[in-house]
Amino acid sequence: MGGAVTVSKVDELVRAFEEMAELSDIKGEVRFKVNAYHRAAELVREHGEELLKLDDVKELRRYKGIGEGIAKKILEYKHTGAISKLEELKEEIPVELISLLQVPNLGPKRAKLVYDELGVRTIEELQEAAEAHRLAELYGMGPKAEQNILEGIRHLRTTTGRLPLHQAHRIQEEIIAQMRERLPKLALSPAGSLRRMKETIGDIDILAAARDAAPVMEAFCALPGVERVLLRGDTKSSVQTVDGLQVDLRVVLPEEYGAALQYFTGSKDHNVRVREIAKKAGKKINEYGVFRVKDKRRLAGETEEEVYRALGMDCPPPEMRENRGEVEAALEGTLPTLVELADIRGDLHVHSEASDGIASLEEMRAAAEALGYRYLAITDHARNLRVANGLDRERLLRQVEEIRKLNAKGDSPVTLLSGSELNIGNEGELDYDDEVLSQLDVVVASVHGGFRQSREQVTRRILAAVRNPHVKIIAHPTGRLIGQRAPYEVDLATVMREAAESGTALELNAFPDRLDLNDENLMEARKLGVKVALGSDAHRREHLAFMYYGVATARRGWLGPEHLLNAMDLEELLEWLWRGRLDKDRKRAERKR
Ligand code: DGT
Ligand code: CA
Ligand code: CA
Ligand code: ZN
Repeated sequence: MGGAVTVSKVDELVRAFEEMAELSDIKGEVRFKVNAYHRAAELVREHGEELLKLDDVKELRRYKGIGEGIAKKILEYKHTGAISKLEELKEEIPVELISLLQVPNLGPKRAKLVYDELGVRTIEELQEAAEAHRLAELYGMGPKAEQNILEGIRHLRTTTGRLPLHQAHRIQEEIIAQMRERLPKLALSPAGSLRRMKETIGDIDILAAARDAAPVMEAFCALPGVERVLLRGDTKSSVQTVDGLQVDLRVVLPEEYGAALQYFTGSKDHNVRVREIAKKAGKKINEYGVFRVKDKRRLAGETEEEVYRALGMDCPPPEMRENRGEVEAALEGTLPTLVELADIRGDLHVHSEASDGIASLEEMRAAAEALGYRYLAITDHARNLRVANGLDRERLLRQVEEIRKLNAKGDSPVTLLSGSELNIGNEGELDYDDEVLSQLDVVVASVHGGFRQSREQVTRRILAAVRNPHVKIIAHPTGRLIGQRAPYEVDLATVMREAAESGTALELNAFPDRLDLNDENLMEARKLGVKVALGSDAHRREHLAFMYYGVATARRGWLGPEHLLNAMDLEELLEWLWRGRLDKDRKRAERKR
């Protein structure tokens, strides 16, 4: 890749040696080895540019602190972009343990201790253990160390403020559009967590393919939204946007584009598994391509499909690349077909001006028409939710009538479904009686208060709603708000089992703060055969577009059109909504006896 050494290569090599020091420390390697890696990191930090210009072991060894082993690793990195010893270490040490190392003041020794002795696997668990003073009791630790670790976790939280997906996504779209304006022919793609559509984003990664990187860097660093250029190298630049977000742009050669896209899309855990597959097959994969080990022959690199194919795999959609079984499925050729925005025929959760929305029924319908929908369920808040101007019985019945009239006019391809978003009360009670509910097409129910109640009580409340014959969708089933409110305590497994059995759908609420159920919940729902209903929870016309993030999250949960109510056409949906009401009614009667 040309002769020039870039700043990013030096940074990466420093990090590689630091990681090797930490990981070999955890592994319990002899002290002098650990120290040698630390020293190497320091040396590269200071003299990296010079060191990477050298081409043989002897010259490198002239530097004090560089022995034969380190010299070879520097050269290996220079030529292949990776250090096999580091890859080996990463494979030996559990990823959970590696993730604990992010916590300042913890350190490799103590990370290993809490991992082994307390079974701590996540930063959350580490925090819990520290707050319960279980760390102080460990050998070599005390109240002071415990306090420091808590500080470290707090520091990590405040400095790693992650941005919600939709905010980062909007910024990314803008940057890509502006780059396309300036360099219309440039191949350009999002990478990293944004390409995987993760619910929060640390930084934005963008990849470009070009023979000459200079004009790309030039254009990128001069974009109007750029507040500060953090790093400007030959092939990588990082900027801070006016929103305070970091954006990394890498430029690679066209023949390496697919390999780089694969590498920088991640996730890290996915890539670790893919490297294992390569290794077993006598191949090697890095951001430059796939290579055969025995003769270093290049097997692939230009497209992602070709990269995966060279490893005997299908290409998993980016949203699946979290090492949750997609690698195995890609090897077996059993990757599922994921839902796409174009599969969505309607929205099953929206509000109008009748409760706390701002648009009329006709305005919402027109917006749904613009999205090409076939139906739109009006689910205004119900009687007991006074704060949201919930509809009493009379107002609701008048709305049902109004919807009937609007549909009867037949001047829109969108059929409005009459519905309600019921409030699940403290004892599971709902807002209206059966007589009212039986006049609605879609009855949604959700929890809007009592978030601190016991797991038993919340679960009991939700199960009461699931068992109600008219309720067909439980909305935002865990109540979490991303970055603001943890989910309430609820036995989701039991809710899912009863939902599956009774033909009640659980919602994937697409409102950007919610994304509830989340990706992991959705994988569970899929396994248990629970139907999922997508709802934007729109309170104004523009909100209907949130469906995009709902579909993205559904894809992260491995859902296909067959799992979603919204992929049904109108007739099929109405059938589904009515079917089971009688069945549930019978079951309810049995329970009463
Ligand atoms: P983020 O930014 O925290 O939301 O998450 P990502 O996944 O975008 O992570 P980022 O920006 O640090 O790196 C982008 C991708 O580059 C990541 O998903 C995988 C790849 N990558 C970065 N560093 C490493 C590494 O040390 N090892 C491996 N295997 N892959 C890496
Ligand atoms: Ca990133
Ligand atoms: Ca990045
Ligand atoms: Zn709502």
